Amino acid sequence: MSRTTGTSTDSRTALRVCPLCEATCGLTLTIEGTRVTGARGDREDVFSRGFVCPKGAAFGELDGDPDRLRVPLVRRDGVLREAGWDEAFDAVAAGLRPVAERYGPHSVGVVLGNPNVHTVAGGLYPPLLVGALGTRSVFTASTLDQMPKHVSSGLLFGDANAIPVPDLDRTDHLLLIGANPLESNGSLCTAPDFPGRLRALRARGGTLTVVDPRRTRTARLADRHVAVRPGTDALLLAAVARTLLAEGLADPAHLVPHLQGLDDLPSALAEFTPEAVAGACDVDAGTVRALARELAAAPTAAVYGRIGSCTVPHGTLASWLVDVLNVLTGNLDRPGGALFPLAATAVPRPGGPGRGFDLGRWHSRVSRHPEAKGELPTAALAEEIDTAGGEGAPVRALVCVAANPVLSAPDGLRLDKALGSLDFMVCVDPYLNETSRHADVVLPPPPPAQSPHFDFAFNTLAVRNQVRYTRAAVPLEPGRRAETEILARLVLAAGGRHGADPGAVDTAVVERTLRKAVGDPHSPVHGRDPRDLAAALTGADGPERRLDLMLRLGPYGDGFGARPDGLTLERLLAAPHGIDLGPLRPRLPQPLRTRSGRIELLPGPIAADLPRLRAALRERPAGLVLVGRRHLRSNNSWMHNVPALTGGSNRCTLHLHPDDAARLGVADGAPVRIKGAGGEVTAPAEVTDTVRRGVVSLPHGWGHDRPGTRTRHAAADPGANVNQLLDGRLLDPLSGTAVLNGVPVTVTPAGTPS
Ligand SMILES: Nc1nc2c(c(=O)[nH]1)N[C@H]1C(S)=C(S)[C@@H](COP(=O)(O)OP(=O)(O)OC[C@H]3O[C@@H](n4cnc5c(=O)[nH]c(N)nc54)[C@H](O)[C@@H]3O)O[C@H]1N2
Ligand SMILES: Nc1nc2c(c(=O)[nH]1)N[C@H]1C(S)=C(S)[C@@H](COP(=O)(O)OP(=O)(O)OC[C@H]3O[C@@H](n4cnc5c(=O)[nH]c(N)nc54)[C@H](O)[C@@H]3O)O[C@H]1N2
Ligand code: SF4
Ligand SMILES: [Mo]
Repeated sequence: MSRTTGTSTDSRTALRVCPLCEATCGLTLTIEGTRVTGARGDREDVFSRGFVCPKGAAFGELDGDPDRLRVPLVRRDGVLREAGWDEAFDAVAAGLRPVAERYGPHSVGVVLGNPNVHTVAGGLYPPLLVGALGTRSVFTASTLDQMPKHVSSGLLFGDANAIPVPDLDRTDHLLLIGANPLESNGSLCTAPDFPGRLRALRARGGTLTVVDPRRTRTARLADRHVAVRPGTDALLLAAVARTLLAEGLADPAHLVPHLQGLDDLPSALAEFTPEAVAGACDVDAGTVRALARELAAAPTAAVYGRIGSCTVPHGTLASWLVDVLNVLTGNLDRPGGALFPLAATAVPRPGGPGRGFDLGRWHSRVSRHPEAKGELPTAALAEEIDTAGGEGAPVRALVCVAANPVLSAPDGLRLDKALGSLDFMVCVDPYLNETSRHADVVLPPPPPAQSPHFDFAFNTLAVRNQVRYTRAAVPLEPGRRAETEILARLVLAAGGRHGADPGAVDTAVVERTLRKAVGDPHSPVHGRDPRDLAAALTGADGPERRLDLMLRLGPYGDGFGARPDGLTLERLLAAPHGIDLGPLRPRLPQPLRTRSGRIELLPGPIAADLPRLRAALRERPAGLVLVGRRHLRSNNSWMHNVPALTGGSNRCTLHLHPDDAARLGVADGAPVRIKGAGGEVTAPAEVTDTVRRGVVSLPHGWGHDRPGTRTRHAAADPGANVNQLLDGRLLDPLSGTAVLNGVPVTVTPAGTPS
């Protein structure tokens, strides 16, 4: 089944798109027997052209980690023991249904972590799982990450998933805010070799501006680095927008027919003058004006914001302002600006008035947080379990897929206790880690070499339209189950159909999709017989048939013969290095789903949140604030168990500025105690002027010192859990996203009394 590109007697190669970050590089794996012994960039990959980073190069070590679970674990008499798959799913069905029946559907929660966007299973089954449970208790990594961008896109464009991406390869000017792609390799902007693309921008005479409280590797590449005070980007961007408007530099040009609310912006932003924001942002008014003038003067420009602009108190406003700037400078939806990708599995729809985007259709039980995109804040997961009151029952059972909230969400100690109190918990996870150790059943997915790959999510965020599919590079080890089958069986167990054929889940989706398509006058299969179409699908299994269906009904698809040259799974399989679908193209009004059919520039919820931003004009944090950071050889919480990816500079240290260190009496390398609203942790100090004064930085994903885990290498150098400093109460109110950056903390040399 693998894409074998070369063979010798005992070793062969196979292609596999890398699932380890959003860059989606094509890899060439070396395989001996069933073991991956090497990985390099696939030079013929249509998108990544041979790029690989240290994580991709360590694919074999990660894939073959001896601590990966091979068989399910089921808790019996309080102890997790190895079990067969049928026994494990019997336990899931027996654990979930009684809770739902007794306490109602919302008492069963679902937690979805980051790797779901990197797996075929995570792309196809989670909505079915949530649907089968009928629960509103849905928590994902999005509310620790990019939910502000979904909300701003939902409000501006009517579609939470319509996220414009910077046209990296053609832009003349990139304003990059709160992102460090030289370490992260990019996010909400899928671009293999992001560093090379930034260097190419400089080489062709373009300019790069980086806004970041730390002088990161990305900032060092920039023409201009603005070391903003954490959490104040919305103020800075509001002042840039106001400057454009006040100085007559705003020129939305081709966008004007698509805009609504343009005339309301000047008064909404009037107070955010460069002078007014300078104190709060710690950026002088002249620099703010320069940012605006450079943006307006550039032949093409793109504004792009990421983690540092999202996981902050005004994350949705900052995300909104990013696209307001792209609109005001006429750079939205034009080459060299910020464009909407068109993925091969997108559902083609005509533009025009749509259903719009609503927030707060329901609320969390305890703190009454509004839902966003069908989700509740993950920062509120612990209280939704451990606190009674409000309408309905607390969460009593949890289905956790590819998530480690004990480390990735605020206040892991509280969550630890809460998870320990559940009636039932099932985790789909390759590791017994800080979160899965609480489970009653752990269902391990196969390692990535044994799984197929398709980028359902990242093709909608890619700087070039392209499509690639790689089948499993190595056959499933005996006793393994594909993650697609594991999730399909979970869907069945959740819906009271335990024991049914998991293939029925896919068949039902295919039938439903085709029934809808044949009834849709805009579909290429309008009026045809859905049974004929279903019979025409190819693919080795249910997930592949669903992929074939999506490709064929998609914007490049063959429409089941309507466009004979179009895309099908068979054509994609015949192009092992992928199919290039060309540069991003202007698409308006097609991506719009607002009720007006236009870009709604000043949506109600945004206008209602602006007074909070005006109040922030007067805020000046007196003490230190904490920000995060990422390391190229790591990824969130789950790569510290691979020796090839640990050590060296990849350490859980607290960065602090030499002046702050001197003031606090902290020596380089000495342990410091860091205290926040949620608790305290200790970490070695690393004195460095790469952080600005008043800011300290600790990476996330560490804290592997809990009992009952099975990640031996990680436990040997556990680091500290930065999220223990948070109590979960600081949120961006519109999106429910946790404030992870710009968090007030105190730092003292460890050893002094607290
Ligand atoms: N302080 C602070 N906290 C943060 C962040 C920050 O910047 N600062 N970043 C936030 C962000 S952006 C994110 S996305 C979240 C991430 O939050 P999570 O998604 O909770 O964290 P991960 O570490 O990505 O955990 C993923 C889990 O998936 C498992 N896993 C790995 N591969 C697979 C697979 O193929 N299948 C399955 N089923 N499971 C798999 C891993 O073992 C791990 O348990 O963390 C957030 N937390
Ligand atoms: N190596 C590696 N790569 C990863 C990950 C990883 O953990 N490690 N995680 C993946 C995931 S899940 C995601 S979401 C992406 C994230 O991708 P990025 O958004 O590029 O993430 P970071 O590298 O954390 O960069 C965020 C930057 O924001 C800065 N910052 C903090 N606070 C503020 C602020 O208030 N304002 C401004 N302007 N800047 C601020 C930080 O100093 C940091 O340099 O990375 C992905 N790729
Ligand atoms: S940049 Fe990301 S996708 Fe590319 S090899 Fe590294 S981890 Fe894999
Ligand atoms: Mo993320």
